[in-house]
Amino acid sequence: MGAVFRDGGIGRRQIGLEPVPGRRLGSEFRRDLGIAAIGTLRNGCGETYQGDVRLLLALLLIWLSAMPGTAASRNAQVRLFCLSLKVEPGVAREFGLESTLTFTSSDFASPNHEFYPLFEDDLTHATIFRMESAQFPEPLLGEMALLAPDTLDGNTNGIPDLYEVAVGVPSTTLDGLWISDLGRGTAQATWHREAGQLRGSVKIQMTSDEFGVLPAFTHAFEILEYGGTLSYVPETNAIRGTVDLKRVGIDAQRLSGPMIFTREATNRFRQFAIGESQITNELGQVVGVSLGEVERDTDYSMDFFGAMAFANGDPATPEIDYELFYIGINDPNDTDGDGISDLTDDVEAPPPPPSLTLRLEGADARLTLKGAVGVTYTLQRSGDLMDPEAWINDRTIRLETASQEVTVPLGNSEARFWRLRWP
Ligand SMILES: [Ca+2]
Ligand SMILES: [Ca+2]
Ligand SMILES: [Ca+2]
Repeated sequence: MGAVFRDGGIGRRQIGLEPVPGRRLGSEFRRDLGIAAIGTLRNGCGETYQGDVRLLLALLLIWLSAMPGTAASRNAQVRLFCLSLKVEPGVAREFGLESTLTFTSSDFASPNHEFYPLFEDDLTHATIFRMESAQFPEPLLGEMALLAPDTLDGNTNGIPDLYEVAVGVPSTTLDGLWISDLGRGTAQATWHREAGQLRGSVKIQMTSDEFGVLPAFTHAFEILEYGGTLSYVPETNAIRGTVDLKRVGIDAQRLSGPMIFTREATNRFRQFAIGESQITNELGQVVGVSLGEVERDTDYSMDFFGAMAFANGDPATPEIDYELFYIGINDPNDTDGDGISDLTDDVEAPPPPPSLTLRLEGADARLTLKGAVGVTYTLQRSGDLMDPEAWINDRTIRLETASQEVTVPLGNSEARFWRLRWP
């Protein structure tokens, strides 16, 4: 049964995207580091000037980002809601006999307790079960599919309350099915979870076509929700953001690291894909991001909503499990006020870094400035590279042509440095 979802089945088609290989552009790299692009450093041009004064000229070129504000990082809010449910072993007692019912989506050597999503209207979650009882000569193994109450949305935010810690699930009984080598039958599951609690209870009552009603098992179940921030710098191409998420209800459980967002070319303001990246949990274990798709959808109260998959949502177990999540993003940033979030808005491409070259001519230095026509640069000078406060504005230069030369008198200074700021 697990193969339905695991191997490119319903769940993955739901997301519908191939992984996008992570990309890291040079400009992103620089911005991530929080430094301006350092251009060519040319120095050591020793010259004798005015008799016996040794003049060391050095030229330092610094490109600062094109437009104030665009390179600053933004914070958005992110929430993740796992579509798998963790249902712990349950116990049934009848006539003084105790039975246990354990679930896994893989094997029972170390059961992961996962009910994984099926995306069917009448059956939402499935698992493999093992029932042990003093009455059975050996454990009964089978498969079970249940309908969990994933359509309840009491707070009308579009997110199923089942997966939302803040919102409770009133006691709800729904039907299911089970099958094993020894028989088959129906199941009734009664779900309940208080608002603000990540744990709830589910009572499972199986009925066998052959043996009638079996003892009822009571289980605790957990939902996995994460909330936190996405920090990003607006970018025309793929945005490489950083998430820092805490599990709702258990702050010590964290997910943090890079996530990559690529705008959909034909719907770039409203839709983007999530590409492959590697984030880590609180133990430093890698939780690989596999793929995802997110869009603006008025059915949801969050700005962007979609689904994403981890390569292995619970790295503590070797098998792929707990991998599929809903993802919601609220991005309050809209620098140009056009109603399009900075996360998906166009970014004016910055002009390429200018260059500055130097030659000496008599008592003057000739600086050749190559840059973008129409852009105004600020030429600064300093006599001491060690002192970051020593830079003063020499002049501003608006380029009328792609290359322009300016003459600066050297005076009698022993050393002088120039740099260019932009704009
Ligand atoms: Ca809801
Ligand atoms: Ca796992
Ligand atoms: Ca905007």
